[in-house]
Amino acid sequence: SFDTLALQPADPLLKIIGAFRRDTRTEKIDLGVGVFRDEDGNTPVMRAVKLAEEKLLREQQSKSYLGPEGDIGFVERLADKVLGNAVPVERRHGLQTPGGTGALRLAAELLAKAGVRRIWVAAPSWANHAPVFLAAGIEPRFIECFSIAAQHLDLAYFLEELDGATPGDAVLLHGCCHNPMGIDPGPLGWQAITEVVVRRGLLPLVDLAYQGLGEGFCEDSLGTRILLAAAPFGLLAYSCNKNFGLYRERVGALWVTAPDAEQGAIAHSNLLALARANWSMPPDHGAAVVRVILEDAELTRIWREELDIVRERLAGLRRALASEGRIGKVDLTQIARGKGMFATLPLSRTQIDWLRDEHAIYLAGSGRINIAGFTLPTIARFCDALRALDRA
Ligand code: PLP
Ligand code: TYF
Repeated sequence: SFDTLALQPADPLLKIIGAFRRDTRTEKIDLGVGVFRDEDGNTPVMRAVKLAEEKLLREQQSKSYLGPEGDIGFVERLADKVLGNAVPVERRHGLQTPGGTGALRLAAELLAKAGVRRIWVAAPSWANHAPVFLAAGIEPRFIECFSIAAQHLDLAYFLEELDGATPGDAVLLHGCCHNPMGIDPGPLGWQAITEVVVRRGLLPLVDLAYQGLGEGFCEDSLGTRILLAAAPFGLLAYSCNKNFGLYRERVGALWVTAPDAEQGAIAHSNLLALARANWSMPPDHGAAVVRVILEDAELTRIWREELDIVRERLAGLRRALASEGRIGKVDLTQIARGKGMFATLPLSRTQIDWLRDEHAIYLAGSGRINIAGFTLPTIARFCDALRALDRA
């Protein structure tokens, strides 16, 4: 029977979706779950995606099984785009996964199977990281190196702690657009991380879920390239759900990088076996859409233009927030230096509840805000609410 089970809490981020929907106040602002929104508050299907879907509808001849690796054309074309020639083809072995989350879970299971026990993570991190690793039997070890009050990453402290890791331990790195801090290490930081990873014999797992939302599509995988080019073994968990706006289609991929083709093939065969035991094979549609876009120069051009608009909107909103200066304890000026969809503000649970109850402003319980949830007019209203909070 199931009578030994305890009731589990709902996902705190996904719960905000329902609470926001139920709120009848017209002036409500949703800064909760991390999806892109345009100036009208919509999360539209990209034009390149619609065009690729039309092509698939016309031309797809079969929906027969593909196998645990999924759409290998998708996997290979994406790897060429993401890694370029930083990691030679014979050093990388990939497969399609159900989203970036599926990629992280499979990576965690491979680590567990290989006898890895711990993964080092800069804190705070995405709320789903710890549950995914714990479910696979990997213990997350958090390094408290981000300061929310100062909007700052203490990289020296992160490196110092990492230097104390046991050789063979894994380390998780956000490839770009850190969730929830929006603060990345920068090229020199990535070089310093790579130096410690290689010297200590650690196994890097890069989580790249926002490529193209930070500085640019190529720029955003620079750190990943530096690290995976230098480390003998590594893992890259990739999500296409933000940069192609495919969210519910669950598009992702996982690559293992190895020093040579033979060791790579062994690790890859283990990933295929784990995938078979989990989901047999990944859902096709979203990955087929990405493949069709990447195979076609014109569709790729349209997609890159749309992605540029996403990135520029985020950067513009960051600048607009920063121009509001400091409001009480909240220093908004740092937000202009951040990248991607998120920032985390130094607000207490009481203050976050107050913003929701008094001003219909919804943010994550951690103080995280989804920058894309703003529009220029709502930034002004949000700052008025922060000033009222400061007086309250
Ligand atoms: N990694 C990070 C840091 C994320 O924020 C997300 C969230 O969406 C994911 C991975 C996984 O995304 P998905 O499973 O939707 O591809
Ligand atoms: O952090 C976020 O908001 C996004 C979306 O279980 C998300 O990454 C949130 C929670 C979750 C899955 C995706």
